[in-house]
Amino acid sequence: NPTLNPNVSLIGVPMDLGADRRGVDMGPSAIRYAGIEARLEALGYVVHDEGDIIVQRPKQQATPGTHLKYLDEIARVNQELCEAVSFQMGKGRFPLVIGGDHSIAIGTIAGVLQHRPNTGVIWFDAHGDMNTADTSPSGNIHGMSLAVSLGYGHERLTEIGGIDQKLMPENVVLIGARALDPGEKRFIQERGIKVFTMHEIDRLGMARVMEEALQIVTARTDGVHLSLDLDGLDPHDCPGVGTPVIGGINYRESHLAMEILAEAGVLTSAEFVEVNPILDRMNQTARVAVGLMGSVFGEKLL
Ligand code: B3U
Ligand code: MN
Ligand code: MN
Repeated sequence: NPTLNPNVSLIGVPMDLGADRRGVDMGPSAIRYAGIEARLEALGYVVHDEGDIIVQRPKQQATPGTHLKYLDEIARVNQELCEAVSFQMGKGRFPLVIGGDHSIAIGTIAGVLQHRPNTGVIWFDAHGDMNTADTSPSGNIHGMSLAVSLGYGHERLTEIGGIDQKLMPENVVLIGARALDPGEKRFIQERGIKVFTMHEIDRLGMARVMEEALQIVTARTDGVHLSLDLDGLDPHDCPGVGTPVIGGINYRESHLAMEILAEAGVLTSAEFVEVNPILDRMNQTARVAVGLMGSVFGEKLL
């Protein structure tokens, strides 16, 4: 029997502009091909596939007056995604968003906050995604989406869902970080955001990390969102990601994390991002992603 909201709305966002790298736009196809719908239906969920949000391919990557790449189209798609997520939640459903690069968290989280204004977030990632235009080494918006969701960044992005409708730093937890830029480290320290880097995962073990993370994201919140970047896992297990970083969370630790999340029964929305089939081997990364979705929705080994 379903442990979470039994009505799931699947929303694909074939976006790669935030990563400035071709391939992640095929993530939603790869994840559907790996059997996400059947996997959740086997657990008793009713999956409503709402299709994909259309992403245009602009000729220009530059938007005048900023070095944020593809700002116009990324802002437009995230506005649409925000409305789609909000609409599905309005119908009482669990939004499950599949990407696509991590810039789509801007729209997903903005939509979630319309219904659960005190949402907590578990952000699985090798990176911090807390750059702003000033600190970004790349101009790639997928490295800025958590900062935007906290209310910091370009106005065209922070205004999505309303500038006063943002995450609170004390309700956000990062897990798996091992490639933080200098500006991100400052951002984290100044705002007191809880980060479990690979160091803490090695020291405490994933079970303890998840217990502590759950305490933080449930203490003052009215819902919990999971934003899972597949590059949080080790490239050995997930080779099909745009920016692999060695020394990541392994297959077993990641499933344990999802199982502990499932047991807690607190999840109200989720997104799985950065699957890049071009860089993958035999769709392995999409298959791992679907396996993790199975676990987080309550699949058990016995
Ligand atoms: N922190 C770097 C690299 C990066 C962020 N997210 C990914 N890569 N996937 C940046 O460009 O902001
Ligand atoms: Mn990310
Ligand atoms: Mn990442």
